[in-house]
Amino acid sequence: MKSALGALFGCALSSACFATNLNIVDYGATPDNHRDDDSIAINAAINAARDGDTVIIPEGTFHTHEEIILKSRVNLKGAGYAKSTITAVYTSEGNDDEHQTLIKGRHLFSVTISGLRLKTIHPEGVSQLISIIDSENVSVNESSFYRFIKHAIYFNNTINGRVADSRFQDATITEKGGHGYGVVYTNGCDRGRVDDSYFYGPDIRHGVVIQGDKKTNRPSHGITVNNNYFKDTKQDAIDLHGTGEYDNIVIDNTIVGDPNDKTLGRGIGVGEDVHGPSGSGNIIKNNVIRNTLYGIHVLAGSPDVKISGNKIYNCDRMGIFIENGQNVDVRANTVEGCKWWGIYVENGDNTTIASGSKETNEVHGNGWGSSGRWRYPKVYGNGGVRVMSQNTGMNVRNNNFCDNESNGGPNFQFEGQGTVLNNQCQ
Ligand SMILES: [Ca+2]
Repeated sequence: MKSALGALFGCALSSACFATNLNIVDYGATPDNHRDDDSIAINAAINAARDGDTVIIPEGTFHTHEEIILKSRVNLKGAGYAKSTITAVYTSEGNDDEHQTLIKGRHLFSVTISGLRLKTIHPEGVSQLISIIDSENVSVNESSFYRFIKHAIYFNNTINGRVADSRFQDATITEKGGHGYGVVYTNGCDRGRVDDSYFYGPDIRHGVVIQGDKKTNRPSHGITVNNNYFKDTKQDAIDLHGTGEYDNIVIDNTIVGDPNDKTLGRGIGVGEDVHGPSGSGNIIKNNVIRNTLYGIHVLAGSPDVKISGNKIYNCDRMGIFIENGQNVDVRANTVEGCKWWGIYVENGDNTTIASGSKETNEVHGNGWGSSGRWRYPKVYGNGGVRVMSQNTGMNVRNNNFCDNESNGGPNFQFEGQGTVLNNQCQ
């Protein structure tokens, strides 16, 4: 099965020169026949492959009774996410450590998985469809993911874990924390990207989670989440989980909730009360968020968040809610049609709400929802922008805050200490 062409033509001694394809059917896999265990053939092909080789999963559905174990510098390639399916026939529920994933790898270097539909035939699913631990340069492209308990793709302590052009749906458990996440970076992941992918709820709790590990205290950082589409996730579509994660970039994503769903999730969350603050330097930029509970929610004292150029429409409560942050920078965002408040700063010393290089914050048409009685036994009313009295060092200038009083609430209510200057309708 190995091509001898490389040797014949006297290639330089690079692994790519000798790279070849190994078809799992040649190792005994049978498409669309669930009675045998195709993991035997897939693992045999991976074991036979050499550096730079690609194991081919042809069209059809292949059924696995055991986990697939990845190897460094050996790729896994299907014919497309609608054509080549690998499905586990087992569930992880009540099963042993060797049946918690569909595909896994540890200490990997340079592996690409592409063109596959990964799922389980069992309605309870497996914990993780792909688990990558202690690895570097692992990419997942043009693949789709169905039926997973905890995470579709799990990166742990991995450098440059990437996901692109992929689809996620149908997590089997979404009501418990730690379950139903699309892509997870944890325990010191360094760099990595999620690009151009789709996350379809409502059976997804979080689309992308960036976090640390509470035991090792190693937050993930340098992750970019770019140009993805999230629909109707149960909780934050993109979640900086509140375990110190820092210097991550969330940019150009579209997040859409279902306005008829009473369990709306948030758009983007930074920090979490039950975990703690995110680290510094996270950037939330140029995302479009519609019909979520909050648009962007900063919690737990998370510092130095840059929120710019986002467009947030018709959220159920607040567009930008700084419940507990420090030195948050809010520039050139548009917030329209949120029922309670456009921007609300509860605890956020040294928050800046100001113009960017070209545009300012445009906050209009918010506050038209029903009574502003929420969380506290005090009526706050609804409106455009509110900064509460406990905040110091505020810098609010050059914004446009007009037309936010449709429910009798204020356009702009500033009670904190700091500079308020040159805003329209302040
Ligand atoms: Ca088979």
